[in-house]
Amino acid sequence: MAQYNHSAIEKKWKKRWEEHPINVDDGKKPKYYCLDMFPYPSGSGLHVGHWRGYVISDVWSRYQVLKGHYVIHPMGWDAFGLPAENYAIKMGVHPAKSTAENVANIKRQINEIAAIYDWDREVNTTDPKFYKWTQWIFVQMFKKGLAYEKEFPINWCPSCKTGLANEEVVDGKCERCGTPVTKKNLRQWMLRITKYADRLLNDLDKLDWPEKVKKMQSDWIGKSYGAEVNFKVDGSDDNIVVYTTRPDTLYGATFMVLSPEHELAKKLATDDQREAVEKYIFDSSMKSNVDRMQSKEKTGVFTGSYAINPLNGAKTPIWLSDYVLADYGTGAIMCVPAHDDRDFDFAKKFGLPIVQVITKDGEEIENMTEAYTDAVGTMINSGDWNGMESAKLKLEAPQMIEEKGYGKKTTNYKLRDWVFSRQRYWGEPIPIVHCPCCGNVPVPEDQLPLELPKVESYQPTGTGESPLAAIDEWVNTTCPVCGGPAKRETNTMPQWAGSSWYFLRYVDPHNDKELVSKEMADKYLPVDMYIGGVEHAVLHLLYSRFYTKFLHDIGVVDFDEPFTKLFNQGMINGSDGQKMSKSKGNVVSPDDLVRDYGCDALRMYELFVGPPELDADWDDRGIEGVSRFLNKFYKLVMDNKDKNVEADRELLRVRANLISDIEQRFNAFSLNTVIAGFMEYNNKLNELSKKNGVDKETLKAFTILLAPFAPHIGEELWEELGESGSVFHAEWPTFDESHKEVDTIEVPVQINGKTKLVIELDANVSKEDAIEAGKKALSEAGKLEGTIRKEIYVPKKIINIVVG
Ligand code: ANZ
Ligand code: ZN
Repeated sequence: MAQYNHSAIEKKWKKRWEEHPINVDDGKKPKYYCLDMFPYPSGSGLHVGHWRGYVISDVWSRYQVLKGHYVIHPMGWDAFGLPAENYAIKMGVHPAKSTAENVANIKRQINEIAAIYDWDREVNTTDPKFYKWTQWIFVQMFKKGLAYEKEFPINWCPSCKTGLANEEVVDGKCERCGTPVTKKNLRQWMLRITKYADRLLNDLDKLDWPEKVKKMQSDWIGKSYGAEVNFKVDGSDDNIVVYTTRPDTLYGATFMVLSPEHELAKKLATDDQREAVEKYIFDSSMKSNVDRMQSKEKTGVFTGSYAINPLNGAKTPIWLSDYVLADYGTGAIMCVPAHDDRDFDFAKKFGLPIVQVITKDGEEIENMTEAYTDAVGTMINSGDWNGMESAKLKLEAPQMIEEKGYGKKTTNYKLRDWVFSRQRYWGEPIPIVHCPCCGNVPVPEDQLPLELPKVESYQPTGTGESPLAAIDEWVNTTCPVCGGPAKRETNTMPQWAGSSWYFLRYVDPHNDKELVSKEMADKYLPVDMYIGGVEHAVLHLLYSRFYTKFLHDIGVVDFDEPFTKLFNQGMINGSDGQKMSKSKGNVVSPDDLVRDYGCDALRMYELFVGPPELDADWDDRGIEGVSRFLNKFYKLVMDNKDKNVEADRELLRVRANLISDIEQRFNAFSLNTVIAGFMEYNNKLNELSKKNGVDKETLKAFTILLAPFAPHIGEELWEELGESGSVFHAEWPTFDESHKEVDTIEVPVQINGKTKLVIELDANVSKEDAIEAGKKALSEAGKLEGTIRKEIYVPKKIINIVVG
C-alpha cells in the first residue's frame, strides 16, 4: 500500500497550481475579498508565529473558493517607515536596496505556506507607481482643507530623531525603540480626522467586528457630554473656563487646577508664588502627555489666586498641575475630590478640603478614604440641588447652567487631529511647494508621483528637519502657480499613509489613470474579511476608516466603511510563554517542520494549537498528532477507494454529521475544533473501515472538507478517488438532515425484571427483532436458562424475558 509521501505530493501540486490556478475570475462567480494585514518586510524572516495569521486567512479564502466565490486574496508590503529605515541605517545599506532584498526574501518564505495569493495584485507602498496615489490623496485632502500646517510641541524621540504621533508613544516611550519621549516645537502637517469623529464613532454600529475592537475605537474617539462653566478670578477680570462631565458635583468643587500650559498660568501667580510657579511650568514642559497621565504621584503648585464658584460664590484656590492636559477640554478643571480619584489624590497630597455632595445611602461619610465616583445617589451639601438624584442632575445640569448664564453645555472628543509629518527620509515626500507669494501650493496632479530623491546620507539630521532639507537641487523649485522661486516641503509622510488605503489598490493595481477605477471598485470592494493582529485595533483601522470615508466623500468609492468583517488572530508564544520574536531568542523556524512533516501538517498544526483568536504556546512535538492524522486519513482513502462499498445507514449518519459539524464549526471560525472534528471522524471511519469498508461519497466529502486546511493532500486524494480537476472546484458536500439522527438506542435486557445486560438496537426495530436480539445476547452471555414463559418489549425502553 502506498505511503503518504508529503514531499512528493506537495511538489506535484505546487507545480500543478502554477499551471492551472484554482482561483480565477470567470465574471460569473460572486466575489469574496479576504485580506491579510500586509507586513513590514523586516530583515528577520518568518517564524511559525507569522504563519498563523496567513494560514487562517488562506484556509478561509480556500473555503470561500469552495463555496463558489472568486476570492481576492492579495499580498503586499508596507515598506516605508521607521523599521525599514532603522534597519537600513543599522546595516549600512540604502533603504531602497534593503527593502527590495527583504521583500524578495519574505515573499519566498510566504510562498512556503502555499496560500492562494494573487501575486499579480502585489503592491508595495514604496513603489512610486503606488505612492503616486498616496500623494494624490494628500493633495485632495489639502484642497478640501483637511490637511493643514500647525506649529506646536510634539512628541519627539531623541533616538529616532523624529516626531511621533500620540499613538506611537507607549508608556511615555517611543513605540519603535523604547527611548523616553520628549517635547519639541515643530511645524507639522496635520490631518483633520476630528472632522470625522462623529461618523467614525456612529458607523462602528455597521461593522461585524469584535466588540473589544469597537470599544477601543470608541474609547479612542472618546466622545463625552458635559458643560463648560465660567469661574471668575477673584479680584480680576479674568475668567477661567473649565470643562466638566460632572456638573452635578459643582457644589463639591473645593479647588481648581489649570494645566501648566494654560494661558493664565503665569499671570495668576502671586508675587510670593511666582518662582515656584515658573519652575513648575518649566519642569512639566519636559514631560510627555502619557507620562503626565500615568504618573502615580501627583505634583502641583498653588498660584496664590482664587476663583469664584458661580453657583455658591465660594472662593476656591487655583493650582497648577500636570495631570490636567493642555489640549483636552479647556485645559482647566474644577476639582471635586470627594467624587474624582485624581482630585482626591491631589487633595490628600496637598491638604485641600474634601466636600461630599452625593450620598449613596443618605449618610455623609466622616472621613473619606477614597472618592465615590459613581453618579448614583442623592445630592447633599448642594444648596437648591439637595435631595435630587445625581444621575438625573448630571444630565440636566448642563442645560440649567446654560440657562443661568454660568456657562454652556458641550461635547468633547479625546480624538486629536493627526500629526502627519515625519522628519525622516524613508517615506512619501509631502507634495507641497512653499511659495513666498502664493503660500502653500500642491504639486500639480500631473506631476505626481513626486519621487523621493536618491541621497547619499539618509541618516536623520536631528535638527528637526528631514534629510531632504539638505538637498538643495531638490528643495529649490518653482511655484506651480506663479512660476517664481519656491521651496519644496521636506517632511515625509508617516508609515500609516500607505497602509490607510492599500486595500483599495489591490483590486486595480496597474491602473495609472486612477487610484482605482469605478468599475473595479464596484465589482470587488469593500473587503469582506480582514484578518490581522489586534495591535492594529485603533490606529491603522481608524486611519483606514477615515481615508475610506474621505474617498467616499470625494466620489472615489461608493462605500464608507472599508472592512465589513474583522478577525484578530491571537499570537504564538515561544516555549517560554513569551511572544515569539527574534529579540527574545525563542523563535521556531517553519523550515525544518515543513521538511519533516510537510506544509499541510504545519498548516493544520498552526490552527490546532488553540482557538484562532487566542494566544497559544508553541510546542513542536504537537505536530506529530496532526501528522499521524494525515497519514491515517491517507491510508483510509487508499484502502477503501476501490472497494465499491455501498453506504449503509451508519455511514450515511457519520457522513451527514461530519459535514454538518465541520461546516458549523467553520462558520463559527472555530478552526481548531474543525481539526479536532477531522480527527474524531477519521477514527470513526477507520473503525467502520475494518467492518465493511467506507463508501466513496463519504471519502469524497471528507476530502473536500479537509482541502482548505491541507490543500496538497486534498488534491492528491481527490485525484486518487478518480476525480479529474481540482478539489477546489468540487461542489461543497451536502447531506440529508434526516440522516443525522442517532438511529441506534441502548436497551436494557432483563430476566424476570432484573437487568442482565444492555444491547444496542436500531431505533425503529420491530418487537420481534428486539426480543430476538435480546435473547441472542443473553444466551451468548450464558445467562438464559430455564423455560421462557413470557417475552416483553417496551419500545425503546426494556426487553424482559420471564423464565420459570
Ligand atoms: C469635575 C468632575 C467631578 C469631573 C467628578 C469628574 C468627576 P472625560 O470623561 O474623560 O471627558 N478633565 C476635564 N478636562 C481635563 C483635562 N484637560 N485634563 C485632565 N482632566 C480633565 O473626563 C472629563 C472629566 O475629566 C471632567 O469632569 C474633568 O473632571 C476632567 F466627580 O470635572 B470633571
Ligand atoms: Zn507662487
